[in-house]
Amino acid sequence: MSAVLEERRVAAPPAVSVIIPAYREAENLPVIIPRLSEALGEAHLAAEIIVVDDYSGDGTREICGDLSQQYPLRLETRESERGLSSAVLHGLRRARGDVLIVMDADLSHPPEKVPELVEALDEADVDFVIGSRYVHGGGTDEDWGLLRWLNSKVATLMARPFTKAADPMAGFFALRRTSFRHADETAELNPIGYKIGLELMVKCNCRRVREVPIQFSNRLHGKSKLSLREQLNYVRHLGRLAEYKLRHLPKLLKFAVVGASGSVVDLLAFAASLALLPVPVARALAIWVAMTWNFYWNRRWTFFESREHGILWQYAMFCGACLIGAVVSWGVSVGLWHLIPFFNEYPIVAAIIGIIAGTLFNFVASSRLVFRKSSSEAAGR
Ligand SMILES: Nc1nc2c(ncn2[C@@H]2O[C@H](COP(=O)(O)OP(=O)(O)O)[C@@H](O)[C@H]2O)c(=O)[nH]1
Ligand SMILES: [Mg+2]
Repeated sequence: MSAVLEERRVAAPPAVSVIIPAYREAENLPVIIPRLSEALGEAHLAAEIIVVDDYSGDGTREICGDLSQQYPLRLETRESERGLSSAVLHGLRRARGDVLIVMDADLSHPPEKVPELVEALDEADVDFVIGSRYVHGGGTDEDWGLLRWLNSKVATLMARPFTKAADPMAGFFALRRTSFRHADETAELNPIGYKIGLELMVKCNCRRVREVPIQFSNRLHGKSKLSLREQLNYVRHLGRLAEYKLRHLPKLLKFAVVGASGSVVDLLAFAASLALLPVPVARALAIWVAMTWNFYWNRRWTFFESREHGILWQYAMFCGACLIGAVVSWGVSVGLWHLIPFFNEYPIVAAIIGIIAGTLFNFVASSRLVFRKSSSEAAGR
């Protein structure tokens, strides 16, 4: 191995990792790798390129062996698995760069645009960058038939509930490794279809998306691996994403039911203790009884799988969260009543919004703090 290569191999982690899923792309790799390396070099970006091959058997291994003599390329060959999304995840998990880029091997995505994606991700208010066909300045090669164009548009529209991005279906994107690692540890990354970018955007909670226009070319050599089955998988994938997005809803409903029952307990306790105690003391006692009632049922029913902390710690934290929740409820309702004339006329509506805000606060604090699951349980492992 030459001294230069040796130095490159033992050097510090690269700033950028480019992951290229490749299945039977032996003809395209000798074109994309030099073009990509040149673009990265011109932008002075220290990078590694990871090609994830699924045992193509078309000479990919030998070609990558040759290319890696000259370029910062690493080949990952999976022998027992196949599939675009899992190949991308395989590469992302092995990447060492702070910035992760994913792109196709077939030269549909111009490698010269990679530095622009990296630069866009550098901005503080951006956590996901798409090489986009559908923003001003972007486009596709002329001979995309009406059917393919329509297909892409409908699929994009179907992704609307999850992202406002113009081209959420793109396979050319960038994100920070920290975003990826967090999602990989806490959510189950498991897309069934082709749309790994959409999966990552949703599960990495990347809301600040920037789109860099690209001209999407027809693949240089070979045939597309996209089948009708993948399109059906896309619909299943959207279903799973919807489930993921609504994953807190059943718990929130249980929490609300417990809260409602707590109000009844509060009133009953108040009525019962009035005979014996002065009003301020009776109120305080009733609130405490209701809070304890809510704690008991939330621990037993809403968050029954919570194991992270002992019961006394949970009880103290729950009471603390409820008190802060009461302040939130009070602040929101009084704030609305004070600032907006409509609520001045209908203070009851302001109170309802305050109660909703306070309940949401209590719910978030309860699920994230009080009844937190241990991290291995959270990851479903
Ligand atoms: N490792 C791996 N790569 C794949 C697989 N299927 C597709 N790819 C790669 O994913 C990229 C996009 O696939 P392509 O067939 O061009 O899809 P299209 O652009 O939607 O027609 C290409 O680089 C493919 O080589 C797979 O099963 N395994
Ligand atoms: Mg392609």
